[in-house]
Amino acid sequence: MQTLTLLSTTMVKMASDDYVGFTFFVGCMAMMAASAFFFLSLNQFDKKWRTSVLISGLITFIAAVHYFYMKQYWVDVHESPTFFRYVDWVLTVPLMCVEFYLILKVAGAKTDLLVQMILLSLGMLVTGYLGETVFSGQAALWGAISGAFYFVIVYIIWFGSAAKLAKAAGGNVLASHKILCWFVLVGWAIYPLGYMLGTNGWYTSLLGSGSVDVAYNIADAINKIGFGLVVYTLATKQTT
Ligand SMILES: *C/C=C(C)/C=C/C=C(C)/C=C/C1=C(C)CCCC1(C)C
Repeated sequence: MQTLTLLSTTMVKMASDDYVGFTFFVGCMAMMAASAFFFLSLNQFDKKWRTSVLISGLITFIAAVHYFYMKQYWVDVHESPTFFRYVDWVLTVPLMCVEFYLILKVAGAKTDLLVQMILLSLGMLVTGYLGETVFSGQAALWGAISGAFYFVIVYIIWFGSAAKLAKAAGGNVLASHKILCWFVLVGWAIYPLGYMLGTNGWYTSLLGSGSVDVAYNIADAINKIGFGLVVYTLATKQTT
């Protein structure tokens, strides 16, 4: 009886029209399912491709744990879990850079490329975080700085040193690299859009305000699971 009262006072009811909450729950479940899928598939690949698929699983697993916290935060507090969001990204986006590096290693990718991409992605995320929190009065400025880091990453993988390595590798590696490039160009572009919906700046009169969380949750599902599946498919093709 006592536990029952305790439950009834601490449990918060999900509103049936809480679409943001819905995307948090579905996102959490999808990330967990994807992690199980990647981890359980590991044995079927040649040794040198296992690390890549393992990292796909780590990316969705880290996200699953953060979504577990974020959905609860949303249910209890009904505010964007910005802090958890960025902790998640600070861990998973560098791991995505590792995926690019590992794939291009067959063509001789050096750790310089990896370090460069990780630093750029951290620059992008730290400035984005500052724009959403500490300096939200200048969100447009911080968003633009973050966007500059983002464009350098896009440049490196589409036209810069990473693109050259992919061309040298050719075949399945080149094809997969191209698909990952599209993920970064189109899938990652959803994030700045979400940022503009959730902050105030010159764009607010054009876009209006919207749910930054719905945008981020959809983007995460596309990018983390989709990215992982591209790597999974490449590993399958390269396993003889
Ligand atoms: C799994 C999480 C991923 C792939 C997160 C990616 C996040 C971004 C590409 C965020 C980019 C941003 C900008 C380009 C400008 C505005 C601020 C950010 C951080 C939302």
